[in-house]
Amino acid sequence: MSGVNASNTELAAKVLQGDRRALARAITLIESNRQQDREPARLLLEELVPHSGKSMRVGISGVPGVGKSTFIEGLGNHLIEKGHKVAVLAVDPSSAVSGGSILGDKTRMEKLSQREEAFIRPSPAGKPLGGVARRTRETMLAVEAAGFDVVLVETVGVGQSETTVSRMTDMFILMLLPGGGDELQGIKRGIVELADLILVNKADGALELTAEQSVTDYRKALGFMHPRATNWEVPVEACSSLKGDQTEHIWEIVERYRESRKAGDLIAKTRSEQARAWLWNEVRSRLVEKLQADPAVSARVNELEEAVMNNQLSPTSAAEELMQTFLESAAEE
Ligand SMILES: Nc1nc2c(ncn2[C@@H]2O[C@H](COP(=O)(O)OP(=O)(O)OP(=O)(O)O)[C@@H](O)[C@H]2O)c(=O)[nH]1
Ligand SMILES: [Mg+2]
Repeated sequence: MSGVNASNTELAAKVLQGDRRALARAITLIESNRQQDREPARLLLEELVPHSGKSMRVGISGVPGVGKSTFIEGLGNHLIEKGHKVAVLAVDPSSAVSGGSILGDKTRMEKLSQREEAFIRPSPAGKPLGGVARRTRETMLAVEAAGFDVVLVETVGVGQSETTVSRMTDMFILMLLPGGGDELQGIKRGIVELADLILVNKADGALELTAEQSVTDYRKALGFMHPRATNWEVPVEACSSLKGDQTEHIWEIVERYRESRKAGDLIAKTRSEQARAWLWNEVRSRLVEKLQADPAVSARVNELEEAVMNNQLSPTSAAEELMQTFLESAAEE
């Protein structure tokens, strides 16, 4: 295996120097589904992790078409002008179904995608949310090791993916459309509660006044909700990603948020908790993977599933039997 280690170390060194092609190769390795890539990917990450963590991690969510990519294009270019290096990642659980990816075409980020100081990576395709999230999290560590100091994670606001992204970022921005009213545009209350900043986008042209009204409504509604973070009142702002005239103001809010986390080292604390949760996620998914691959379990699983489906056996008893079968079989190995 020494060959693997040597080439890994070489690749890691290049990533640490900020070599974009090496970074792309590293991420391809991280995202790979091939069994033989798993160990090299793990070793590579081990080399990169000590150099990760030096970025501001911002999640950006909202319904399809709200303007996330347009916003990121504007913000990203603005940040580069200010001297930052910006990585854009995506978590798109729907790509497994549609085959595409929210960031697949890069057309909404035309300028940004051409910048040396930007790195745009679409969502890994064809995996369930758990798999996508794991790769994105690891990719985030790789881009940080390569020197990107702002990581923007775009996710489409359709359900679980927001929670996932909020668990890998320091700040979570929710983008809404003007005129949502009380129902918050069908976005679940729980998702609004994840937000550290709410932007009502498309506040331009005919929608400008509606957007202002929505801002007032959301501010009122938020008054009754519990903010996610301590010492932080969730701002609600109108903006037009197309015009981009609020970009500086919005970034100031992000910096103010970061500032508000300094006392008590809250970002570091949250990250530690996120890492701990991640560890247990990994353990859970590996245990299930091992269990499902176990031949003794495979021999019994159909019969037990059927018994549960026909109400002949409770799921609890069936799970108990599967666990027993698994543990006995594992002990014999
Ligand atoms: N008028 C107006 N249109 C906007 C604004 N922001 C985005 N759009 C338009 O809205 C459409 C969708 O924008 P995107 O940035 O692709 O939206 P998105 O949220 O990334 O969409 P998905 O990635 O598909 O979830 C495009 O036609 C944009 O030009 C805005 O501030 N004002
Ligand atoms: Mg998009």
